[in-house]
Amino acid sequence: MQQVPSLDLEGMDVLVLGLGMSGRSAARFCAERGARVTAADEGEASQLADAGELDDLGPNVRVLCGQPFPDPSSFSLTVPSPGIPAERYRGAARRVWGDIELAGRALSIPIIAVTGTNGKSTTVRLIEAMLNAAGLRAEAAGNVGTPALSLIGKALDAAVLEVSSFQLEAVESFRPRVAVVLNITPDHLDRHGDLAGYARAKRRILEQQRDDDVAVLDFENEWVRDFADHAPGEIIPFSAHGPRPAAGSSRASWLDAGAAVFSSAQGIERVPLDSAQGLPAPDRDNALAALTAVWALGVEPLEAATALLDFRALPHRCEVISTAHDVTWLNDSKATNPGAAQRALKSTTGPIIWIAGGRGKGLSFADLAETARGRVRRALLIGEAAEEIQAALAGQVDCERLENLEAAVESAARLCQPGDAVLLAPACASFDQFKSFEERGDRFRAAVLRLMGKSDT
Ligand code: UMA
Repeated sequence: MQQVPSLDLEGMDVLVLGLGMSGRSAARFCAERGARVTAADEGEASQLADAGELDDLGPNVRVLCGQPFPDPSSFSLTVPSPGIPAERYRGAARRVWGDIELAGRALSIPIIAVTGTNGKSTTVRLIEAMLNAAGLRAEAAGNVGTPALSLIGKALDAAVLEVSSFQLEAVESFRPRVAVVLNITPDHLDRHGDLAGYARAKRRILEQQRDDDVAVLDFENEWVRDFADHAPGEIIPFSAHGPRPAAGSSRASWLDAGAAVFSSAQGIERVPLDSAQGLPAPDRDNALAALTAVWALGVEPLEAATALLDFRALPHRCEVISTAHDVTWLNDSKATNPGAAQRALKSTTGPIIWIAGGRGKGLSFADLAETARGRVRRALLIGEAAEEIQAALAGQVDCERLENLEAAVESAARLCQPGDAVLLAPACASFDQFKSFEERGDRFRAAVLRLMGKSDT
């Protein structure tokens, strides 16, 4: 049993900001523990996703919709949803605990928490599957799409939480037994100011750890490597490109010729990753991170790796839609930032017809253009950022601007030759033309299958 800081909400006046899935779960959780809850959303009640659920929050929750947020200084605790920027409550709020902080206080089982820019959801799903394969009752939640508080009250041996930089802004004593930090590349800079601010938010995942906790860090990434100086517990560095030991650490892991290698004072163990053949290349890195995380918790990597046999890549992440006529159509709609699109381009074989664009996040496309040069036969650009991406690719990659995603798919079908890959990796958010990256990926899949004369079932 893990020692956790106290969670006494009885009689407290709590303000929950935002009534999306995270805010609703937090309001319910606090009310069930005897708090008087005011739950506020600036959107009109009728416009909220799952508005019907507002009626189920119970009599101890006062719901305010369609008006400015109340003043947080009148409440003893403010629980912001991840989508609410910290400037909206910092300064005024007397105490801030986001849903991850509440979950950390309510869970007495070990928590493996995962952050990083790209690959978080796949990694938490892999960890969940690996722990289950080792006979442990574990469940994933958090930014992956199910609020962390949904785990409370379940009979579990371990919790696997995906935590975003937004969620980490609102933690105070959150202390995962194992903190995993994948890559850090530019994203969400509109919210965090600059890359250093974004990295600082991510670093909060390990700052409350103690001697007997473990930080599993991607030592290929310079920002993550620097976190080693701030980790109070053991550090296990991992690297997709051979050994990169950390000073003072006796354990490390890396990829080597199709195997994951685990090095400790006891010796070296090689775990072949043949069973991960079905996974797209970026997921090999995620598999290494996941194996290292469960190893940190005491699970044998060889046993954990059996989970790879049945693991299917998540939708919208380098998802193969079709390989008809020797052309591979790949849906990486989740590549919502330039770093993710770079990873997708690097891991795709064959000359690439690349579909990109959407709503830019104010991030540079220069490194992405460099990666595209020589790999991409033509870039088909859509959405608000098309012009900016075209400018970045100028002189390096042949480009064409298209009206929408369907037009880009039709153009790709005309251009592609046997051996090519058609890759949707937008490098941008979807919100200019779609509700979400999922809707964008679904529309891509439907358009490709229509071309093939198949229906999307
Ligand atoms: N709202 C306001 N005022 C504001 C902003 C929002 O009133 O200034 C209200 C909106 O009207 C809306 C509600 O707040 O009703 C939405 O809250 P939210 O944006 O925090 O969304 P949730 O539905 O609670 O989902 C959140 C995460 N959303 C974000 O981080 C933006 C989900 O991550 C997460 O899965 C969920 O909690 C459960 O933990 C999504 C995400 O996009 C997938 N994450 C980012 C990413 O992965 O890049 C970080």
